Amino acid sequence: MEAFDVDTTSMKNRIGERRKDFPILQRQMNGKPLVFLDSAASSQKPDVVTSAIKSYYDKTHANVHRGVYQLSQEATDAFEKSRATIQSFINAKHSHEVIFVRGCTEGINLVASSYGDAFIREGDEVIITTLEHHSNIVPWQMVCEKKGANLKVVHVDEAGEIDLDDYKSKLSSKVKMVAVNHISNTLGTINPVKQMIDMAHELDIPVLVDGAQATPHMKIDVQALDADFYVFSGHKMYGPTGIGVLYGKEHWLNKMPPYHGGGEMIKTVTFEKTTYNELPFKFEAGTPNIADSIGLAAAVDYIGEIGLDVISEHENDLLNYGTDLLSSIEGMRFIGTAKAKAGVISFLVGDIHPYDIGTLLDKQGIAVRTGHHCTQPLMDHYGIPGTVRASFGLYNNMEDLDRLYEALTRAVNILS
Ligand code: 7TS
Repeated sequence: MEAFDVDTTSMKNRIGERRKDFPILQRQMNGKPLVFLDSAASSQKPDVVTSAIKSYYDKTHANVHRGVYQLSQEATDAFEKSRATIQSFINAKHSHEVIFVRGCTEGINLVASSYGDAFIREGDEVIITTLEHHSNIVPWQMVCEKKGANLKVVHVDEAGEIDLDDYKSKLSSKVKMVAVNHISNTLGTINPVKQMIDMAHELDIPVLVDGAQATPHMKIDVQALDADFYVFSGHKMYGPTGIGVLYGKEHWLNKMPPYHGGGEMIKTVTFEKTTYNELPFKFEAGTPNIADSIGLAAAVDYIGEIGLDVISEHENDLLNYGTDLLSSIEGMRFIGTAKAKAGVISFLVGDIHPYDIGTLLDKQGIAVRTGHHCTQPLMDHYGIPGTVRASFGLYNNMEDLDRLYEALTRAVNILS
């Protein structure tokens, strides 16, 4: 085939070739080729990401925003270029609305603490949903406890879809924040966040979207969503650990007090009074994670080169194929059957404990997550201790799901 015939190659084949970008996928586990089905916990890294980090340390490293010398200027330029890459990835209006944090958890804590200090008072309310990860529950509980405010939880139905009537009934002038995930890590439900944001904005209530599971799978446009805050983690989207992003609308971030005090975030310091730096530095105290911001930008470029539309179509094919395949196993119970779902299959088989299934799958080289997936209240909603969860990344293929099916069939035979 001539090079220019490449358009005739199917989408699936094109994405299939990307598997070789991930060296870890060559590993064997318990003597079997690794089938990695735990990308919702953390995705694997393509070599362009690890080599961008190494190249930065080998050639460009110095501290940022402080040196007059050339190397420090180069490091600062590289760090700020990463911010611009993220800005365009999520279509933020300003680059200073992109705050680098350690990850989604830190981003939510920052908003809960800083926004909470400024805007949440006794008797106020914060709305979350039953579907939230502990990271989007506990920080709000903490601020509510501190301020004497109340946490309101929107119900989900049996399929794992948010009850919008219940949401509507909970919105009132007492509500000072709505915090909701874009995609559920445990069920894969894609939540109607645009609709929820519009409903909250009718009452001038700001909305924080926990996008931890969304950024690897779908195109995010924070302006089109009109999200007030949007948080995500680099390590779930083929980037490094220890780096994530808090997007916040300028007018909110300007009204919020700093979260951490220290270097970078100040304009002037005397023992009597400190004045704070402008955005985004007001929220980036101390030496930032320069290397991993560069790694994250490399991951964004990598995803962009493939195309999030191609990735999400591929993962949707995997979801449909995997769901069909697994449904033929006797005693299979899917947890989370929403109409709009991302690449997550959570399940139980008969009364077998998820941990036992996970252990026997591991013996056959299959990595899945078992347990409550940091969503204990959601497990309580279903009255179950946990699930087995297979979650997909762009490197998974149908063969991985065939391997899961075969290994699961064997495990179930042994355990039942
Ligand atoms: N929010 C959601 C929806 C998540 O899925 C996770 C991590 C977080 C927040 C926290 O992200 P972090 O990067 O700050 O830790 N979810 C999972 C998971 O499903 N399995 O392990 C971690």
